[in-house]
Amino acid sequence: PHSFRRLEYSPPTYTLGQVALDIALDPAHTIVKSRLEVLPGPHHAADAPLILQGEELEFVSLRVNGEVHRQFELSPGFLKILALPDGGQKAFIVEIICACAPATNTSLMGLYVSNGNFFTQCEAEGFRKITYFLDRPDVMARYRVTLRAIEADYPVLLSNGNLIDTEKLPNGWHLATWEDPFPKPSYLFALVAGKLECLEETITTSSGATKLLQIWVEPADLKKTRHAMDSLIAAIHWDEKRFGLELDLERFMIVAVSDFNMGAMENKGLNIFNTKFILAQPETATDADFANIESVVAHEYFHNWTGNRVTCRDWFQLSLKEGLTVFRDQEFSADQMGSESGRAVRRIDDVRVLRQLQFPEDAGPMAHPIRPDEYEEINNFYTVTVYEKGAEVVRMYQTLLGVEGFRKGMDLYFQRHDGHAVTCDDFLAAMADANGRDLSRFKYWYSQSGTPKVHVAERYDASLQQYHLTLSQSCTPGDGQTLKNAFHIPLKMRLLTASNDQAEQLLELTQENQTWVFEGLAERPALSLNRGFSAPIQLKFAQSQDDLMHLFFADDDAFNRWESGQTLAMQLILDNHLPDSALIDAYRHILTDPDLDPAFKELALSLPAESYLYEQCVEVDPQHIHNARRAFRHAVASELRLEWAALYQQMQTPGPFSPDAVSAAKRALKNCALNMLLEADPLIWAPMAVNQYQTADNMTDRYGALAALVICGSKEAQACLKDFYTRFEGDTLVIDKWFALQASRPPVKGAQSTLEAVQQLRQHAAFKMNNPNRVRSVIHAYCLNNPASFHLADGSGYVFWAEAVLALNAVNPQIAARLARGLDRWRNFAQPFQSQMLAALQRVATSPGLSADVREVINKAIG
Ligand code: BAL
Ligand code: ZN
Repeated sequence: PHSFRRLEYSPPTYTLGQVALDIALDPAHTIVKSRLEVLPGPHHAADAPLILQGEELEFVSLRVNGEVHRQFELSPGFLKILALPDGGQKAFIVEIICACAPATNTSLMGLYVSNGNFFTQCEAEGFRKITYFLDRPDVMARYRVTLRAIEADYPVLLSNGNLIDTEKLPNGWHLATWEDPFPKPSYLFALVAGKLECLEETITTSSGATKLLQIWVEPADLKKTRHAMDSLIAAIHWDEKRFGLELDLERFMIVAVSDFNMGAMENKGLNIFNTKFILAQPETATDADFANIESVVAHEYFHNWTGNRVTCRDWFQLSLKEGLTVFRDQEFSADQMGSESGRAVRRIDDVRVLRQLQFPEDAGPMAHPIRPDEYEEINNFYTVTVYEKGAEVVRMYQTLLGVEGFRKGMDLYFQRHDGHAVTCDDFLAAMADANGRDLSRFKYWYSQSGTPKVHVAERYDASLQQYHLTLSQSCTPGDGQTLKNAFHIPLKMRLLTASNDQAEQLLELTQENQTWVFEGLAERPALSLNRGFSAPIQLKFAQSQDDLMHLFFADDDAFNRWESGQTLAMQLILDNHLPDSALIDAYRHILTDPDLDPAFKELALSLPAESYLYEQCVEVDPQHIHNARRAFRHAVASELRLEWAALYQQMQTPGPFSPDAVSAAKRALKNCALNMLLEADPLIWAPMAVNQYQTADNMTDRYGALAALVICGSKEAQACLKDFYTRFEGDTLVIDKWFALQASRPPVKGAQSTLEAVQQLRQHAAFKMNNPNRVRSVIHAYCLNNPASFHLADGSGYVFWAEAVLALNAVNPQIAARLARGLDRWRNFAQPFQSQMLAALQRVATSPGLSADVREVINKAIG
């Protein structure tokens, strides 16, 4: 297999000026005519051939400067054009006609059909499935696009930029021509055609300009677009205020599609979204769905500057736009919470995702720096490392430079690089130069993989009233990197004392070992370190139970308050202990504190995820961990049952449904209480859950009750599941929840195994192998998100996994490769799990016809 290497980058031999596309849309046979103005590039040599990428295309014809051109070679993946006029040293025109077959394109890359409408997905390398092209992000061109189609079938024709012409054509066809005033790389191209309607609104931006905003969906979904529109408007105003960045287009469109590999895509002026991240009404979407829509709509909008105006030189730089844009959407979502405690709750949520998903990735066979050095298939590098760890790295600049210093760095970044394709080094240089700071050690966050460990040693000298803090850092070698350089680690810290006289400080750990001495401490303080999770590290700190308990009661940093509770619970679970009375009392104190945010209470009582517990073990026994965690949870549920019952009543939100953050937090805590009551005693509490299920006026409460019944294995669950299906049969996104809930059910004694249930769900009439959301709701939910039901000692879960990977490989390599990641950590498991996992990996590895996507993941896992 071919590997691409970061250090082998060379600038393009040719670049593009104007690009004109004329596309006659037909599901079976779409004809694409392109007219490219080709210019010698920075790396040009006389007589260099023009090599264009193209995949799964039917070649029809080629002209150069208007003449039929016969000097070319077609090979899989490429069209090589030879004997160019003037040796290619002056501008020339290339015209190509080719064809593709959208209706049979199940990869959902390039041009494809979904529910009878046309859509495109070009990032990272999908444009080459539409026409032969210089399909690389450092080639930016100006596009004019004419779309032709039968008007009755495809009344709406959309592409990037501004609509400059529409015409009726003979035989019921029509056309629309779009022109994008901004040069862009091919990965930001998009077209949409079909029977769609839009919600539209005009707004005025900070400079007084009027902008048209549209959200296009299938007609029946129009009523579910309001929240997405509100989110878009909020994001536009937030970016003006926080970063001084204004919408640069007259028109900004979003289109929702139900067959989509990713969450959404930031095509210039024409974002294309998975319906999951657009459509919402209280009756069909949970509070979590509403929050996700707000965050993804903002994310794609923010890409307009961080990604589109300034783009990536090559795909190794992906985190330049993704890490930065995730950081921006995280900050936006935190601000939308409207309170400090709301911000803290968002931060805890973000860190949980990072630790549950990214830490394992960074310790496994697919570990890579946020700026990878090598890949076989770029689609495999849209990872939690590039995105979420990338966002943490951007957050550390802000922690080191301050909010104002970070803004100065952003301003300089745009001043220097607007309209260009640049690198992570350019971003670091802008941050350093704008602030006059030496960030040379910070660069290792880009080049080194692995989660750094920070070891803590503390010593209190009562006679000198001194507190000594020694921090040392290490990072396990891996990913071909043997020796690691010390990282630049910003650690927010505070010494907690009875007199509350110590301020928060920022420590910069830049060496392997550093000691700080704090004076004037009349008593031994409790250390609150890495507050707000200021650095994406693992703290190695044998902090005393007393200090942890003190933090859990009294730390003014909400993140560390939560974290100390997690640590206390984790230590007990890993030692196979139940919660002791001190911890139960602490939980009781938190649950009954009238001044604490309900959202924080809910997080404080959530136990560390199984996947996070795995990371603490030398040898993972998934059944053992599940049972220990479940027993712990049962004890927390039973011992606090009076508190849970009281909270369930107190957290009711009478009156009509309101989506605001305060009401959502109450619903979250109420549903947590319901789950705990059912854990404590399903026979007593199931009727209350059934009542909530039946009387709910919103999906959060209806689904919350259903999930509680299913998870505890209540006998009422089946009837409610049946009712749920009938009630929402016409709503694809809700039916995805119905599938996902059953596939995620942990083992229940005496009940059908989840594997059997999942095998039946795969045979269900509504299961579709070519719809990614449906596949994810059954197969990925089971294999990636339900450890105790998946890791079966007889290996049957892994056999199911291998068969699913192979079946998906033939339909959609990207979705298959994501599933293939499911056994990455096999080496960390105890026997017999480990051998069974390896056998399943080998079965996939030796199967014929593996896509590059799946092959890379499996080969790396086997090692
Ligand atoms: N650029 C791919 C989708 C996203 O990260 O927004
Ligand atoms: Zn993104």
